Amino acid sequence: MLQIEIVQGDITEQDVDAIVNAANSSLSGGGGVDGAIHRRGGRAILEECRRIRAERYPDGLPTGQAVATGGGRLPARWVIHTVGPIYVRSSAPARELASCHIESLRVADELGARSVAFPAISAGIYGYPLHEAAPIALRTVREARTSVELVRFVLFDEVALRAFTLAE
Ligand code: AR6
Repeated sequence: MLQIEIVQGDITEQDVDAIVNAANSSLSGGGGVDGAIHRRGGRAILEECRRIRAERYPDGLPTGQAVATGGGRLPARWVIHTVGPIYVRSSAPARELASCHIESLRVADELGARSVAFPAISAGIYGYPLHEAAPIALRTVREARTSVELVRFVLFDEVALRAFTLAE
């Protein structure tokens, strides 16, 4: 049975098997949660991202897909990088946001991760309204077929925490 937790906090501090990064398709770092993960996790994560990009995704990781790297200096053993939709540019933002969660859990299953922390993917720089993103994220995880036992949504601020709590 999959357990879902909703907490306020910093995802880089989570002591789980894997944390999910709201990355961009270049996999070369950025702001928001992506910047925080690379800052705290150290250069090894960025170097692995660059290798994956060069070897497997020369045109960039497509929106809605996910890949894993090690966790560097983070407490988590792995980072699962996924690319959320840019809300105003996407023609199917809900489907792409759901895909981020499904694909991240699929990668977690491949790794053998049992506990996974998610941020509010796309709900920052990519502009996805929180009150729309939260129910999609929660429903997709709840309905996923996965061996992951714990999914923790780690929300950075009170506004995001409230949106996820209301959508639960
Ligand atoms: N822990 C948990 N959540 C966080 C943290 C943290 N340390 N820092 C920020 N958030 P965003 P996106 C929240 O913008 O919208 C990057 O430049 C934040 O408050 O990080 O998917 C990438 O490289 C918000 O609720 O991701 C991409 O270019 C949520 O994480 C682009 O931003 C997501 O905000 C991706 O944009």
